[in-house]
Amino acid sequence: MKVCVLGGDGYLGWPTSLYFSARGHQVLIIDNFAKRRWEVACGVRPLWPIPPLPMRIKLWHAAAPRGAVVPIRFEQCDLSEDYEGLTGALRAFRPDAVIHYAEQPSAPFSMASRYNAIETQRNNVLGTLNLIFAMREVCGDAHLVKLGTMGEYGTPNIDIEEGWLQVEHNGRRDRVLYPKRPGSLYHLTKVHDSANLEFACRVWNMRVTDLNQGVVYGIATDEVAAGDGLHTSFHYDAVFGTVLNRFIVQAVLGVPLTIYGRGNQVRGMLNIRDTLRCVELAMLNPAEPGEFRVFNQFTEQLSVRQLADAVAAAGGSLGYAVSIGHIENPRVEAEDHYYNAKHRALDDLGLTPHLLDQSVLIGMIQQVARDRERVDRASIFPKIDWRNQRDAEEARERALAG
Ligand code: USQ
Repeated sequence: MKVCVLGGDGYLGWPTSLYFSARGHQVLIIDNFAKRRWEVACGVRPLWPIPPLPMRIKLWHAAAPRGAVVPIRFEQCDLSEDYEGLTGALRAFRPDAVIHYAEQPSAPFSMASRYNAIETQRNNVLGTLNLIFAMREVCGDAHLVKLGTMGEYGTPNIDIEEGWLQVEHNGRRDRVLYPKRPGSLYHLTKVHDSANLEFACRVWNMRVTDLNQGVVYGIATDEVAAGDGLHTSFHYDAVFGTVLNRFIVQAVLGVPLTIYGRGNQVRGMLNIRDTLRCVELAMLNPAEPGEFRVFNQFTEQLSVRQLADAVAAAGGSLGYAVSIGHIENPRVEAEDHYYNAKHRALDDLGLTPHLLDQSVLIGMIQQVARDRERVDRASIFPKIDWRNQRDAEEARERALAG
């Protein structure tokens, strides 16, 4: 198939692009490198430096045995600003599927300041709106696979369904979009995207799969392990690092694991390998024209405390003295709550999960430990507080300076 990966330079977009290239699909990456600029603005960096995208692509082609992969193409384009560039790239490539990762992915980033909140909403919501119009204009039958988030739902006191809820009200029944109560202005952008996409399916006959993904962890995929320089962008800092990736680095450094608050917050989790397989399953089994389909994309529910205990056990087995810390929660979120989220659809399509076990954690710890001197300790402790935003102008100046 012809697959366009939007945000193909990122933590998930890059390994997804390699995964499809290795499986005989033609891949066009579109990226504007905004994530690299946001990292500089926040003063953080991934654990391993990431080569420029054209170089990563060359390294991939060189690492693969001749003819074993389909060459990856690349266009630089900002979805939210450059509609002509976007339509031009899609028109030339004529994709069967568009995988949309090209969003500002961090909840803390979005909560740092008014400027960051607006930047996140502008980039994510307007980028997706432009994409809707561009796909209608040039590839109306292509299937859009959009990365949403489990955080769209928040932590309701009822079971979480896959996108839709059957409601009976005053004796009448209807199927409505599941009510959303997200926990950050970043997560809220995905809610807005979902509403816009459902509208586009209903009114313009688009075909969309919204993947409400949980918290991803991991570094290893078969393709990034195929050669030097193919690694993905691994964050452990308090802005872009996700919880388990952060705990792994903290365990290696001997820093007490930074549980925010009591640690009873439950989240859907998944291995990065399963992200790639889920996206593939969605792509190979497309939504029908006019269908807005929602899959909850995670493999197991775990509390933050359970994650910390699992990391402590894995670290302990390797001789690290891992201690668990509880720090004041910088976020506004429920710390003791009901959580039962359905995730049937991807299993039904054939997902075989890679569950979180000690061997996965030990492998991550060993990989990080080899480069522990690269870690910037100053970026580990959270500085962004949900209750207090930094002065907007100061944040803007920092961003522009980056
Ligand atoms: N947490 C800690 N200690 C830490 C970091 C996080 O206790 O050092 C807690 C948070 O308070 C939260 C949970 O761990 O309760 C998850 O936090 P996270 O930073 O790993 O994940 P989140 O901010 O929700 O965002 C991440 C990705 C985002 C994706 C989302 C999926 O950055 O792009 O959409 O996971 S989900 O969480 O299901 O919405």
